[in-house]
Amino acid sequence: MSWTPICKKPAPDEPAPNLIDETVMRAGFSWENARAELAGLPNGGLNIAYEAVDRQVEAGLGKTVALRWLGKNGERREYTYADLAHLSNRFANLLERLGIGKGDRVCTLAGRIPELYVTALGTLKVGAVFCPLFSAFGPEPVRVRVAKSRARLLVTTSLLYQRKILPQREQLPDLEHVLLADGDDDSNVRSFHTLMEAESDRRAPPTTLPEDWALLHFTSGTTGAPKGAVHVHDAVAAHRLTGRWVLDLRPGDVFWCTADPGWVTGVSYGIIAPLTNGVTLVVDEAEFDARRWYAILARERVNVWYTAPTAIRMLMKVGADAAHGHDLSALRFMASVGEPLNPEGVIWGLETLGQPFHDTWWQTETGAIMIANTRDRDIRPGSMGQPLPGVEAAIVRRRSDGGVDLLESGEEGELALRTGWPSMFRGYLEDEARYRQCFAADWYLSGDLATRDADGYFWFLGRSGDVIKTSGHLIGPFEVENVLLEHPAVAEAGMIGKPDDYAGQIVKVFVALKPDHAPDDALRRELLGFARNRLGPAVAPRELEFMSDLPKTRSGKIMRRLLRAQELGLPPGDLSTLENNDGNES
Ligand code: 6R9
Repeated sequence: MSWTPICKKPAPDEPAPNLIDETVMRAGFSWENARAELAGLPNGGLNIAYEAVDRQVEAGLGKTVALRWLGKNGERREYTYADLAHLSNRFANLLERLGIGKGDRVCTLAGRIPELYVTALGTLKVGAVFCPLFSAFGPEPVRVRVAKSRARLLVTTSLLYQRKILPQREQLPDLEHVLLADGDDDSNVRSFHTLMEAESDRRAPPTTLPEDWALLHFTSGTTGAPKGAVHVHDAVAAHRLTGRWVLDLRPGDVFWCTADPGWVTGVSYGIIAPLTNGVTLVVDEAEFDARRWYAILARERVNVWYTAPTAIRMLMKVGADAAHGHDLSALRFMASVGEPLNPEGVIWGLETLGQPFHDTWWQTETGAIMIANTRDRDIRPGSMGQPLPGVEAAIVRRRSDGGVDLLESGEEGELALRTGWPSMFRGYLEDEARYRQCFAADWYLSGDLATRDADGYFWFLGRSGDVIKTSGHLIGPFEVENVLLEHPAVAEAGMIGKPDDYAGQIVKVFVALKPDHAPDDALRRELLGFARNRLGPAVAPRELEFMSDLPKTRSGKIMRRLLRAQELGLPPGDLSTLENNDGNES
Protein backbone atom coordinates (compact mmCIF):
# COMPACT_ATOMS: atom_id res chain seq x y z
CA MET A 1 0.00 0.00 0.00
CA SER A 2 1.70 3.14 -1.07
CA TRP A 3 0.13 6.44 -0.30
CA THR A 4 0.97 10.05 0.10
CA PRO A 5 -1.29 11.57 2.69
CA ILE A 6 -3.20 14.65 1.66
CA CYS A 7 -2.84 17.10 4.52
CA LYS A 8 -5.72 19.48 4.78
CA LYS A 9 -5.53 22.95 6.20
CA PRO A 10 -8.77 24.87 6.54
CA ALA A 11 -8.77 28.30 4.90
CA PRO A 12 -8.11 31.06 7.46
CA ASP A 13 -11.65 32.47 7.23
CA GLU A 14 -13.32 29.10 7.50
CA PRO A 15 -15.04 28.02 10.72
CA ALA A 16 -13.44 24.99 12.36
CA PRO A 17 -14.94 21.79 10.98
CA ASN A 18 -17.78 20.63 13.21
CA LEU A 19 -16.34 17.15 13.09
CA ILE A 20 -15.67 14.56 15.69
CA ASP A 21 -15.77 17.01 18.58
CA GLU A 22 -12.73 16.78 20.77
CA THR A 23 -14.88 17.39 23.80
CA VAL A 24 -17.26 14.57 22.97
CA MET A 25 -14.39 12.24 22.32
CA ARG A 26 -12.59 13.17 25.51
CA ALA A 27 -15.72 12.46 27.51
CA GLY A 28 -16.05 9.15 25.65
CA PHE A 29 -18.42 8.60 22.79
CA SER A 30 -21.72 6.88 23.36
CA TRP A 31 -24.70 6.40 21.09
CA GLU A 32 -26.83 7.36 24.09
CA ASN A 33 -25.36 10.86 23.85
CA ALA A 34 -26.03 10.95 20.12
CA ARG A 35 -29.63 9.93 20.76
CA ALA A 36 -29.94 12.62 23.41
CA GLU A 37 -29.33 15.25 20.72
CA LEU A 38 -32.52 14.24 18.95
CA ALA A 39 -35.78 16.01 19.69
CA GLY A 40 -37.61 12.77 20.41
CA LEU A 41 -41.31 12.48 21.18
CA PRO A 42 -43.33 12.09 24.37
CA ASN A 43 -43.16 8.72 26.14
CA GLY A 44 -39.82 7.73 24.65
CA GLY A 45 -41.08 8.02 21.07
CA LEU A 46 -38.91 8.74 18.07
CA ASN A 47 -39.74 9.41 14.43
CA ILE A 48 -37.37 10.02 11.55
CA ALA A 49 -39.72 12.37 9.69
CA TYR A 50 -40.42 14.37 12.81
CA GLU A 51 -36.67 14.81 13.35
CA ALA A 52 -36.24 15.72 9.69
CA VAL A 53 -38.89 18.41 9.31
CA ASP A 54 -41.15 19.27 12.27
CA ARG A 55 -38.29 19.58 14.68
CA GLN A 56 -36.55 21.94 12.29
CA VAL A 57 -39.67 24.10 12.02
CA GLU A 58 -39.83 24.26 15.81
CA ALA A 59 -36.17 25.23 15.88
CA GLY A 60 -36.89 28.24 13.66
CA LEU A 61 -35.99 26.82 10.24
CA GLY A 62 -39.57 26.90 8.93
CA LYS A 63 -38.70 29.41 6.23
CA THR A 64 -35.40 27.78 5.26
CA VAL A 65 -35.48 25.92 1.97
CA ALA A 66 -35.36 22.21 2.74
CA LEU A 67 -35.57 20.89 -0.81
CA ARG A 68 -34.62 22.65 -4.00
CA TRP A 69 -35.86 20.58 -6.90
CA LEU A 70 -34.34 20.96 -10.35
CA GLY A 71 -36.58 19.41 -12.98
CA LYS A 72 -34.99 17.76 -15.99
CA ASN A 73 -36.58 20.34 -18.29
CA GLY A 74 -35.31 23.37 -16.42
CA GLU A 75 -38.14 23.69 -13.93
CA ARG A 76 -37.17 24.76 -10.43
CA ARG A 77 -39.22 24.39 -7.26
CA GLU A 78 -38.42 25.13 -3.66
CA TYR A 79 -39.99 23.64 -0.55
CA THR A 80 -39.26 25.10 2.86
CA TYR A 81 -39.08 23.01 6.01
CA ALA A 82 -42.60 24.29 6.83
CA ASP A 83 -43.82 23.20 3.38
CA LEU A 84 -42.40 19.72 3.86
CA ALA A 85 -43.92 19.50 7.34
CA HIS A 86 -47.35 20.40 5.93
CA LEU A 87 -47.14 18.21 2.84
CA SER A 88 -45.97 15.20 4.82
CA ASN A 89 -48.83 15.80 7.28
CA ARG A 90 -51.25 15.74 4.37
CA PHE A 91 -49.80 12.53 3.03
CA ALA A 92 -49.85 10.95 6.49
CA ASN A 93 -53.52 11.98 6.87
CA LEU A 94 -54.24 10.52 3.47
CA LEU A 95 -52.62 7.21 4.39
CA GLU A 96 -54.65 7.10 7.56
CA ARG A 97 -57.85 7.73 5.60
CA LEU A 98 -56.95 4.79 3.38
CA GLY A 99 -56.45 2.63 6.45
CA ILE A 100 -52.70 2.42 6.15
CA GLY A 101 -50.74 2.63 9.36
CA LYS A 102 -48.12 1.06 11.58
CA GLY A 103 -45.97 -1.55 9.93
CA ASP A 104 -47.73 -1.36 6.55
CA ARG A 105 -45.39 -1.01 3.61
CA VAL A 106 -45.58 1.91 1.20
CA CYS A 107 -43.49 1.72 -1.98
CA THR A 108 -42.41 4.37 -4.43
CA LEU A 109 -41.46 3.64 -8.01
CA ALA A 110 -40.43 7.00 -9.35
CA GLY A 111 -37.49 9.10 -10.40
CA ARG A 112 -36.31 12.01 -8.29
CA ILE A 113 -39.61 13.90 -8.09
CA PRO A 114 -40.88 15.97 -5.14
CA GLU A 115 -43.78 13.56 -4.53
CA LEU A 116 -41.28 10.85 -3.61
CA TYR A 117 -39.85 12.95 -0.78
CA VAL A 118 -43.33 13.82 0.52
CA THR A 119 -44.31 10.14 0.37
CA ALA A 120 -41.21 9.09 2.31
CA LEU A 121 -41.79 11.60 5.10
CA GLY A 122 -45.58 11.10 5.32
CA THR A 123 -45.16 7.33 5.39
CA LEU A 124 -42.72 7.56 8.28
CA LYS A 125 -45.09 9.87 10.16
CA VAL A 126 -47.90 7.29 10.32
CA GLY A 127 -45.45 4.59 11.35
CA ALA A 128 -45.68 2.81 8.00
CA VAL A 129 -42.52 1.49 6.34
CA PHE A 130 -41.05 3.36 3.38
CA CYS A 131 -39.73 1.08 0.64
CA PRO A 132 -38.26 2.86 -2.40
CA LEU A 133 -37.80 1.03 -5.71
CA PHE A 134 -35.35 2.16 -8.35
CA SER A 135 -37.22 3.56 -11.35
CA ALA A 136 -34.76 2.01 -13.84
CA PHE A 137 -35.67 -1.51 -12.67
CA GLY A 138 -37.58 -3.50 -15.25
CA PRO A 139 -40.92 -5.21 -14.57
CA GLU A 140 -39.35 -8.33 -13.09
CA PRO A 141 -37.26 -6.74 -10.28
CA VAL A 142 -40.20 -4.43 -9.56
CA ARG A 143 -42.71 -7.29 -9.27
CA VAL A 144 -40.40 -9.34 -7.05
CA ARG A 145 -39.83 -6.43 -4.66
CA VAL A 146 -43.41 -5.13 -4.49
CA ALA A 147 -44.65 -8.69 -3.91
CA LYS A 148 -42.06 -9.45 -1.25
CA SER A 149 -42.63 -6.16 0.56
CA ARG A 150 -46.41 -6.87 0.52
CA ALA A 151 -46.87 -3.17 -0.07
CA ARG A 152 -50.45 -1.98 0.27
CA LEU A 153 -49.83 1.33 -1.45
CA LEU A 154 -47.54 2.47 -4.23
CA VAL A 155 -46.77 5.98 -5.45
CA THR A 156 -45.57 6.10 -9.04
CA THR A 157 -45.99 7.94 -12.35
CA SER A 158 -48.33 7.16 -15.27
CA LEU A 159 -45.55 5.94 -17.51
CA LEU A 160 -43.93 3.67 -14.93
CA TYR A 161 -47.35 2.35 -13.95
CA GLN A 162 -48.27 1.47 -17.52
CA ARG A 163 -44.97 -0.23 -18.21
CA LYS A 164 -44.10 -1.97 -14.98
CA ILE A 165 -47.15 -2.39 -12.75
CA LEU A 166 -50.32 -2.63 -14.81
CA PRO A 167 -49.26 -5.70 -16.85
CA GLN A 168 -48.65 -7.64 -13.65
CA ARG A 169 -50.97 -6.06 -11.15
CA GLU A 170 -52.95 -9.27 -10.76
CA GLN A 171 -49.84 -10.89 -9.40
CA LEU A 172 -49.66 -8.27 -6.66
CA PRO A 173 -52.71 -9.08 -4.51
CA ASP A 174 -51.54 -7.02 -1.52
CA LEU A 175 -51.31 -3.85 -3.56
CA GLU A 176 -54.62 -2.10 -2.83
CA HIS A 177 -53.82 1.47 -3.82
CA VAL A 178 -51.77 3.01 -6.61
CA LEU A 179 -51.34 6.79 -6.56
CA LEU A 180 -50.08 8.58 -9.64
CA ALA A 181 -47.97 11.68 -9.13
CA ASP A 182 -48.90 12.93 -12.59
CA GLY A 183 -52.20 11.24 -13.43
CA ASP A 184 -55.94 11.41 -12.90
CA ASP A 185 -58.27 9.05 -11.11
CA ASP A 186 -59.22 6.01 -13.10
CA SER A 187 -60.76 2.67 -12.22
CA ASN A 188 -57.63 1.27 -10.59
CA VAL A 189 -55.39 4.27 -9.87
CA ARG A 190 -55.89 7.52 -7.99
CA SER A 191 -54.40 10.95 -8.44
CA PHE A 192 -51.83 11.73 -5.74
CA HIS A 193 -52.54 15.46 -5.95
CA THR A 194 -56.33 15.27 -5.95
CA LEU A 195 -56.25 13.08 -2.86
CA MET A 196 -53.70 15.35 -1.17
CA GLU A 197 -55.84 18.44 -1.73
CA ALA A 198 -58.66 16.95 0.29
CA GLU A 199 -56.48 16.48 3.36
CA SER A 200 -55.60 18.76 6.22
CA ASP A 201 -51.99 19.81 6.58
CA ARG A 202 -52.11 19.47 10.35
CA ARG A 203 -51.81 16.43 12.49
CA ALA A 204 -50.71 15.34 15.92
CA PRO A 205 -47.07 14.33 16.37
CA PRO A 206 -46.24 10.72 15.45
CA THR A 207 -46.44 7.97 18.01
CA THR A 208 -43.66 5.71 16.77
CA LEU A 209 -41.05 4.17 19.05
CA PRO A 210 -37.31 3.87 18.34
CA GLU A 211 -37.55 0.17 17.45
CA ASP A 212 -40.56 0.51 15.14
CA TRP A 213 -39.84 -0.34 11.54
CA ALA A 214 -39.23 2.65 9.31
CA LEU A 215 -37.38 1.70 6.12
CA LEU A 216 -37.19 -1.33 3.88
CA HIS A 217 -34.33 -1.45 1.37
CA PHE A 218 -33.95 -4.35 -1.01
CA THR A 219 -30.43 -5.54 -1.61
CA SER A 220 -28.87 -8.54 -3.32
CA GLY A 221 -26.75 -11.44 -2.17
CA THR A 222 -24.77 -14.14 -3.94
CA THR A 223 -27.67 -16.57 -3.82
CA GLY A 224 -31.43 -16.34 -3.69
CA ALA A 225 -33.94 -13.60 -4.30
CA PRO A 226 -33.32 -10.00 -3.18
CA LYS A 227 -33.33 -9.46 0.55
CA GLY A 228 -35.36 -6.75 2.26
CA ALA A 229 -33.18 -5.07 4.88
CA VAL A 230 -35.30 -3.54 7.64
CA HIS A 231 -34.30 -0.37 9.47
CA VAL A 232 -35.98 1.25 12.46
CA HIS A 233 -36.56 4.86 13.54
CA ASP A 234 -33.58 4.65 15.92
CA ALA A 235 -31.36 4.78 12.80
CA VAL A 236 -31.89 8.53 12.65
CA ALA A 237 -29.34 9.00 15.43
CA ALA A 238 -26.67 7.63 13.09
CA HIS A 239 -27.94 9.47 10.00
CA ARG A 240 -27.85 12.78 11.77
CA LEU A 241 -24.51 12.30 13.47
CA THR A 242 -22.70 10.99 10.39
CA GLY A 243 -24.18 13.86 8.38
CA ARG A 244 -22.50 16.22 10.75
CA TRP A 245 -19.27 14.40 11.49
CA VAL A 246 -18.49 12.95 8.10
CA LEU A 247 -20.18 15.31 5.65
CA ASP A 248 -19.68 18.36 7.88
CA LEU A 249 -23.28 19.51 7.31
CA ARG A 250 -24.31 22.71 9.06
CA PRO A 251 -27.61 24.58 9.04
CA GLY A 252 -27.64 26.93 6.07
CA ASP A 253 -25.49 24.68 3.90
CA VAL A 254 -26.48 23.69 0.39
CA PHE A 255 -25.95 19.94 0.03
CA TRP A 256 -26.15 17.75 -3.03
CA CYS A 257 -26.29 13.96 -2.84
CA THR A 258 -26.34 12.58 -6.37
CA ALA A 259 -27.56 9.11 -5.38
CA ASP A 260 -31.06 8.05 -6.40
CA PRO A 261 -33.47 7.39 -3.51
CA GLY A 262 -34.19 4.01 -5.11
CA TRP A 263 -31.02 2.92 -3.28
CA VAL A 264 -29.98 3.28 0.33
CA THR A 265 -27.60 6.23 -0.18
CA GLY A 266 -30.35 8.32 -1.74
CA VAL A 267 -32.50 7.85 1.39
CA SER A 268 -29.97 7.90 4.24
CA TYR A 269 -27.99 10.80 2.72
CA GLY A 270 -30.39 12.07 0.06
CA ILE A 271 -33.20 12.69 2.57
CA ILE A 272 -32.62 11.91 6.24
CA ALA A 273 -29.08 13.06 7.08
CA PRO A 274 -29.38 16.44 5.32
CA LEU A 275 -32.85 17.30 6.62
CA THR A 276 -32.04 16.29 10.19
CA ASN A 277 -29.06 18.65 9.93
CA GLY A 278 -31.17 21.56 8.70
CA VAL A 279 -29.51 22.05 5.32
CA THR A 280 -30.93 22.86 1.89
CA LEU A 281 -31.04 19.71 -0.17
CA VAL A 282 -30.53 19.96 -3.92
CA VAL A 283 -32.38 17.30 -5.92
CA ASP A 284 -31.67 17.02 -9.62
CA GLU A 285 -34.19 15.03 -11.59
CA ALA A 286 -31.96 14.61 -14.64
CA GLU A 287 -29.43 11.88 -15.33
CA PHE A 288 -25.67 12.41 -15.29
CA ASP A 289 -24.37 15.10 -17.60
CA ALA A 290 -20.99 16.64 -16.85
CA ARG A 291 -21.84 20.16 -18.00
CA ARG A 292 -25.15 20.16 -16.17
CA TRP A 293 -23.46 18.93 -13.01
CA TYR A 294 -20.79 21.63 -13.01
CA ALA A 295 -23.50 24.22 -13.64
CA ILE A 296 -25.47 22.91 -10.65
CA LEU A 297 -22.44 22.94 -8.36
CA ALA A 298 -21.70 26.53 -9.35
CA ARG A 299 -25.18 28.04 -9.71
CA GLU A 300 -26.67 26.46 -6.60
CA ARG A 301 -23.54 27.32 -4.60
CA VAL A 302 -23.26 23.75 -3.37
CA ASN A 303 -21.18 23.58 -0.18
CA VAL A 304 -21.10 19.85 0.37
CA TRP A 305 -21.25 17.23 -2.32
CA TYR A 306 -21.72 13.46 -1.88
CA THR A 307 -21.29 11.45 -5.05
CA ALA A 308 -19.93 8.16 -6.39
CA PRO A 309 -16.79 6.85 -8.09
CA THR A 310 -18.63 6.10 -11.35
CA ALA A 311 -19.63 9.75 -11.63
CA ILE A 312 -16.13 10.88 -10.70
CA ARG A 313 -14.64 8.67 -13.41
CA MET A 314 -17.10 10.11 -15.95
CA LEU A 315 -16.13 13.65 -14.96
CA MET A 316 -12.47 12.73 -15.28
CA LYS A 317 -13.16 11.33 -18.74
CA VAL A 318 -14.86 14.52 -19.89
CA GLY A 319 -11.76 16.37 -18.76
CA ALA A 320 -10.86 19.33 -16.59
CA ASP A 321 -11.85 21.85 -19.28
CA ALA A 322 -15.52 21.21 -18.62
CA ALA A 323 -15.02 22.43 -15.04
CA HIS A 324 -13.31 25.64 -16.08
CA GLY A 325 -15.34 28.79 -16.03
CA HIS A 326 -17.59 27.45 -13.25
CA ASP A 327 -17.27 29.16 -9.92
CA LEU A 328 -16.88 26.29 -7.48
CA SER A 329 -15.71 28.50 -4.63
CA ALA A 330 -18.68 27.51 -2.43
CA LEU A 331 -17.59 23.85 -2.38
CA ARG A 332 -16.21 23.03 1.03
CA PHE A 333 -16.33 19.25 1.19
CA MET A 334 -16.66 16.40 -1.30
CA ALA A 335 -17.18 12.74 -0.49
CA SER A 336 -17.78 9.50 -2.32
CA VAL A 337 -19.36 6.11 -1.64
CA GLY A 338 -20.44 2.86 -3.22
CA GLU A 339 -17.34 1.52 -4.92
CA PRO A 340 -13.60 1.73 -4.54
CA LEU A 341 -12.37 5.26 -5.08
CA ASN A 342 -8.90 5.08 -6.51
CA PRO A 343 -6.15 7.52 -5.52
CA GLU A 344 -6.32 9.20 -8.96
CA GLY A 345 -9.94 10.21 -8.27
CA VAL A 346 -9.06 11.73 -4.90
CA ILE A 347 -6.23 13.75 -6.36
CA TRP A 348 -8.15 14.74 -9.48
CA GLY A 349 -10.76 16.31 -7.19
CA LEU A 350 -8.10 18.34 -5.45
CA GLU A 351 -6.46 19.49 -8.67
CA THR A 352 -9.59 20.16 -10.71
CA LEU A 353 -12.28 21.11 -8.22
CA GLY A 354 -10.12 22.43 -5.41
CA GLN A 355 -11.09 19.73 -2.90
CA PRO A 356 -10.11 16.09 -2.55
CA PHE A 357 -12.86 13.46 -2.57
CA HIS A 358 -13.22 11.78 0.81
CA ASP A 359 -13.99 8.09 0.49
CA THR A 360 -16.63 6.64 2.81
CA TRP A 361 -17.68 3.02 3.31
CA TRP A 362 -20.99 1.55 4.36
CA GLN A 363 -23.75 -0.78 3.13
CA THR A 364 -27.52 -1.13 2.91
CA GLU A 365 -27.28 -3.25 6.06
CA THR A 366 -25.27 -0.72 8.06
CA GLY A 367 -27.75 2.05 7.21
CA ALA A 368 -25.21 4.83 7.67
CA ILE A 369 -21.52 5.59 7.09
CA MET A 370 -19.28 3.37 9.21
CA ILE A 371 -15.77 4.07 7.90
CA ALA A 372 -14.64 7.35 6.41
CA ASN A 373 -11.95 9.81 5.59
CA THR A 374 -13.24 12.62 7.77
CA ARG A 375 -12.45 16.25 7.40
CA ASP A 376 -10.27 16.54 10.43
CA ARG A 377 -7.80 13.83 9.42
CA ASP A 378 -5.37 13.41 6.59
CA ILE A 379 -6.69 11.44 3.65
CA ARG A 380 -4.83 8.36 2.55
CA PRO A 381 -5.82 8.24 -1.11
CA GLY A 382 -7.04 4.73 -1.94
CA SER A 383 -8.12 4.01 1.64
CA MET A 384 -11.74 4.02 2.84
CA GLY A 385 -10.62 5.83 5.98
CA GLN A 386 -11.11 4.99 9.63
CA PRO A 387 -14.09 3.75 11.66
CA LEU A 388 -16.22 6.51 13.16
CA PRO A 389 -16.68 6.93 16.89
CA GLY A 390 -19.23 4.37 18.04
CA VAL A 391 -18.16 1.96 15.31
CA GLU A 392 -15.75 -0.87 16.05
CA ALA A 393 -14.41 -2.41 12.86
CA ALA A 394 -12.08 -5.37 12.52
CA ILE A 395 -10.63 -7.68 9.92
CA VAL A 396 -11.68 -11.22 10.75
CA ARG A 397 -11.58 -14.78 9.50
CA ARG A 398 -14.64 -16.96 10.03
CA ARG A 399 -13.97 -20.13 12.00
CA SER A 400 -15.72 -23.37 11.24
CA ASP A 401 -17.25 -23.39 14.74
CA GLY A 402 -19.20 -20.21 13.93
CA GLY A 403 -16.84 -17.83 15.72
CA VAL A 404 -14.32 -15.42 14.22
CA ASP A 405 -10.60 -14.83 14.60
CA LEU A 406 -9.55 -11.21 14.72
CA LEU A 407 -6.65 -10.57 12.35
CA GLU A 408 -3.68 -8.27 12.77
CA SER A 409 -3.04 -5.12 10.80
CA GLY A 410 -1.67 -5.94 7.37
CA GLU A 411 -3.57 -9.24 7.16
CA GLU A 412 -6.35 -9.73 4.62
CA GLY A 413 -9.77 -10.92 5.71
CA GLU A 414 -13.43 -10.03 6.01
CA LEU A 415 -14.46 -6.62 7.24
CA ALA A 416 -16.60 -6.98 10.36
CA LEU A 417 -18.35 -4.51 12.65
CA ARG A 418 -19.22 -5.02 16.28
CA THR A 419 -23.01 -5.04 16.56
CA GLY A 420 -24.99 -2.35 18.28
CA TRP A 421 -25.01 0.88 16.27
CA PRO A 422 -28.47 2.48 15.81
CA SER A 423 -28.75 2.18 12.03
CA MET A 424 -27.84 -1.51 11.93
CA PHE A 425 -30.51 -3.42 10.01
CA ARG A 426 -32.85 -5.32 12.27
CA GLY A 427 -33.57 -8.18 9.92
CA TYR A 428 -34.15 -9.36 6.38
CA LEU A 429 -37.86 -9.37 5.71
CA GLU A 430 -39.20 -12.88 6.33
CA ASP A 431 -35.72 -14.36 6.20
CA GLU A 432 -34.41 -14.90 9.68
CA ALA A 433 -31.95 -17.58 8.54
CA ARG A 434 -30.14 -15.28 6.16
CA TYR A 435 -30.07 -12.55 8.77
CA ARG A 436 -28.41 -14.87 11.26
CA GLN A 437 -25.80 -15.88 8.71
CA CYS A 438 -24.53 -12.29 8.74
CA PHE A 439 -23.38 -12.57 12.35
CA ALA A 440 -20.74 -14.46 14.26
CA ALA A 441 -20.67 -13.91 18.01
CA ASP A 442 -21.29 -10.17 18.31
CA TRP A 443 -19.76 -9.29 14.93
CA TYR A 444 -21.66 -8.35 11.80
CA LEU A 445 -19.82 -9.79 8.78
CA SER A 446 -19.97 -7.45 5.82
CA GLY A 447 -19.02 -9.82 3.00
CA ASP A 448 -16.32 -7.34 1.95
CA LEU A 449 -12.64 -8.24 1.98
CA ALA A 450 -10.30 -5.63 3.34
CA THR A 451 -7.18 -4.97 5.32
CA ARG A 452 -6.25 -2.46 8.00
CA ASP A 453 -2.92 -0.69 8.12
CA ALA A 454 -0.88 -0.07 11.25
CA ASP A 455 -2.49 3.37 11.70
CA GLY A 456 -6.04 2.05 11.58
CA TYR A 457 -6.96 3.02 8.01
CA PHE A 458 -9.04 0.42 6.16
CA TRP A 459 -8.35 -0.63 2.55
CA PHE A 460 -10.93 -2.35 0.36
CA LEU A 461 -9.86 -5.50 -1.50
CA GLY A 462 -13.04 -6.97 -3.00
CA ARG A 463 -16.20 -8.92 -2.25
CA SER A 464 -16.31 -12.39 -0.77
CA GLY A 465 -19.45 -13.33 -2.71
CA ASP A 466 -20.66 -13.00 -6.28
CA VAL A 467 -22.55 -9.69 -6.10
CA ILE A 468 -21.18 -6.94 -8.29
CA LYS A 469 -21.35 -3.18 -8.47
CA THR A 470 -22.20 -1.64 -11.80
CA SER A 471 -22.32 2.16 -11.89
CA GLY A 472 -22.57 1.94 -8.11
CA HIS A 473 -25.64 -0.33 -8.19
CA LEU A 474 -25.43 -3.62 -6.33
CA ILE A 475 -26.57 -6.52 -8.52
CA GLY A 476 -26.84 -10.18 -7.54
CA PRO A 477 -26.49 -13.07 -10.00
CA PHE A 478 -29.78 -14.73 -9.03
CA GLU A 479 -32.15 -12.25 -10.65
CA VAL A 480 -30.14 -11.90 -13.83
CA GLU A 481 -29.56 -15.62 -14.34
CA ASN A 482 -33.17 -16.48 -13.52
CA VAL A 483 -34.54 -14.19 -16.16
CA LEU A 484 -32.25 -15.69 -18.81
CA LEU A 485 -33.31 -19.17 -17.76
CA GLU A 486 -36.89 -18.22 -18.63
CA HIS A 487 -35.90 -18.01 -22.28
CA PRO A 488 -36.67 -21.27 -24.11
CA ALA A 489 -33.19 -21.46 -25.68
CA VAL A 490 -31.22 -21.16 -22.43
CA ALA A 491 -30.03 -24.18 -20.47
CA GLU A 492 -27.58 -22.51 -18.08
CA ALA A 493 -26.58 -18.96 -17.26
CA GLY A 494 -23.82 -17.49 -15.10
CA MET A 495 -23.35 -13.79 -14.30
CA ILE A 496 -20.11 -12.00 -13.52
CA GLY A 497 -18.93 -8.41 -13.29
CA LYS A 498 -16.57 -7.55 -16.12
CA PRO A 499 -14.13 -4.76 -15.26
CA ASP A 500 -15.05 -1.50 -16.96
CA ASP A 501 -13.18 1.80 -16.95
CA TYR A 502 -16.25 3.87 -16.11
CA ALA A 503 -18.99 1.70 -14.58
CA GLY A 504 -16.43 -0.15 -12.43
CA GLN A 505 -17.97 -3.39 -13.64
CA ILE A 506 -20.58 -4.24 -16.25
CA VAL A 507 -22.97 -7.16 -16.09
CA LYS A 508 -21.77 -10.00 -18.30
CA VAL A 509 -23.48 -13.37 -18.68
CA PHE A 510 -22.24 -16.69 -19.94
CA VAL A 511 -24.94 -18.85 -21.46
CA ALA A 512 -25.11 -22.51 -22.42
CA LEU A 513 -27.91 -23.28 -24.88
CA LYS A 514 -30.35 -26.15 -24.99
CA PRO A 515 -29.86 -28.68 -27.76
CA ASP A 516 -31.26 -27.52 -31.12
CA HIS A 517 -30.26 -23.90 -30.55
CA ALA A 518 -27.33 -22.40 -32.39
CA PRO A 519 -25.16 -19.76 -30.75
CA ASP A 520 -25.22 -16.96 -33.30
CA ASP A 521 -25.39 -13.19 -33.26
CA ALA A 522 -29.12 -13.06 -33.80
CA LEU A 523 -29.74 -15.20 -30.72
CA ARG A 524 -27.25 -13.17 -28.69
CA ARG A 525 -29.14 -9.99 -29.55
CA GLU A 526 -32.45 -11.64 -28.83
CA LEU A 527 -31.30 -12.81 -25.40
CA LEU A 528 -29.85 -9.42 -24.49
CA GLY A 529 -33.11 -7.75 -25.56
CA PHE A 530 -35.16 -10.33 -23.68
CA ALA A 531 -33.18 -9.71 -20.50
CA ARG A 532 -33.33 -5.94 -20.92
CA ASN A 533 -37.11 -5.90 -21.31
CA ARG A 534 -37.60 -7.82 -18.10
CA LEU A 535 -34.74 -6.50 -15.95
CA GLY A 536 -34.49 -2.90 -17.09
CA PRO A 537 -31.35 -1.04 -18.14
CA ALA A 538 -29.84 -0.83 -14.65
CA VAL A 539 -29.64 -4.59 -14.17
CA ALA A 540 -29.62 -6.13 -17.66
CA PRO A 541 -26.45 -7.76 -18.99
CA ARG A 542 -24.46 -5.67 -21.43
CA GLU A 543 -22.46 -8.60 -22.75
CA LEU A 544 -23.34 -12.19 -23.41
CA GLU A 545 -21.00 -15.01 -24.31
CA PHE A 546 -22.02 -18.50 -25.35
CA MET A 547 -20.32 -21.56 -23.86
CA SER A 548 -21.05 -25.18 -24.55
CA ASP A 549 -21.11 -25.90 -20.82
CA LEU A 550 -20.75 -23.77 -17.71
CA PRO A 551 -18.19 -24.84 -15.08
CA LYS A 552 -19.98 -26.33 -12.07
CA THR A 553 -19.17 -27.78 -8.67
CA ARG A 554 -19.95 -31.43 -8.06
CA SER A 555 -23.23 -30.36 -6.49
CA GLY A 556 -24.14 -28.50 -9.66
CA LYS A 557 -23.49 -24.90 -8.55
CA ILE A 558 -22.16 -22.64 -11.28
CA MET A 559 -18.58 -21.61 -10.49
CA ARG A 560 -18.64 -17.94 -11.34
CA ARG A 561 -15.08 -17.69 -10.07
CA LEU A 562 -13.95 -19.71 -13.07
CA LEU A 563 -16.03 -17.58 -15.41
CA ARG A 564 -14.27 -14.52 -14.02
CA ALA A 565 -10.90 -16.19 -14.49
CA GLN A 566 -11.75 -16.95 -18.09
CA GLU A 567 -12.89 -13.37 -18.66
CA LEU A 568 -9.67 -11.98 -17.26
CA GLY A 569 -7.59 -14.51 -19.17
CA LEU A 570 -6.15 -15.92 -15.93
CA PRO A 571 -5.54 -19.49 -15.00
CA PRO A 572 -8.12 -20.14 -12.23
CA GLY A 573 -5.40 -20.59 -9.62
CA ASP A 574 -4.26 -16.99 -10.14
CA LEU A 575 -7.41 -15.55 -8.64
CA SER A 576 -6.98 -14.67 -5.03
CA THR A 577 -8.33 -17.52 -2.95
CA LEU A 578 -9.87 -14.94 -0.70
CA GLU A 579 -11.74 -13.06 -3.33
CA ASN A 580 -15.08 -14.40 -4.42
CA ASN A 581 -14.63 -17.82 -2.89
CA ASP A 582 -17.62 -19.95 -3.67
CA GLY A 583 -20.17 -20.75 -1.07
CA ASN A 584 -19.66 -17.60 0.95
CA GLU A 585 -23.09 -16.10 1.02
CA SER A 586 -23.41 -12.41 1.71
C1 6R9 B 1 -23.89 2.50 0.51
C2 6R9 B 1 -23.86 1.38 -0.48
C3 6R9 B 1 -22.52 -1.93 -0.33
C4 6R9 B 1 -21.24 -2.45 -0.96
C5 6R9 B 1 -20.16 -2.71 0.04
C6 6R9 B 1 -18.92 -2.64 -0.84
C7 6R9 B 1 -19.28 -1.52 -1.80
C8 6R9 B 1 -19.42 0.71 -0.63
C9 6R9 B 1 -17.37 1.39 -0.78
C10 6R9 B 1 -17.47 0.12 -1.39
C11 6R9 B 1 -15.23 0.13 -1.87
C12 6R9 B 1 -16.09 2.02 -0.76
N1 6R9 B 1 -18.76 -0.25 -1.30
N2 6R9 B 1 -18.60 1.73 -0.34
N3 6R9 B 1 -16.41 -0.50 -1.92
N4 6R9 B 1 -15.05 1.35 -1.32
N5 6R9 B 1 -15.92 3.23 -0.22
O1 6R9 B 1 -23.19 1.44 -1.48
O2 6R9 B 1 -24.63 0.29 -0.12
O3 6R9 B 1 -25.52 -0.71 -2.27
O4 6R9 B 1 -25.56 -1.99 -0.05
O5 6R9 B 1 -23.44 -1.59 -1.33
O6 6R9 B 1 -20.69 -1.48 -1.84
O7 6R9 B 1 -18.75 -3.84 -1.52
O8 6R9 B 1 -20.33 -3.96 0.65
P1 6R9 B 1 -24.86 -1.03 -0.97
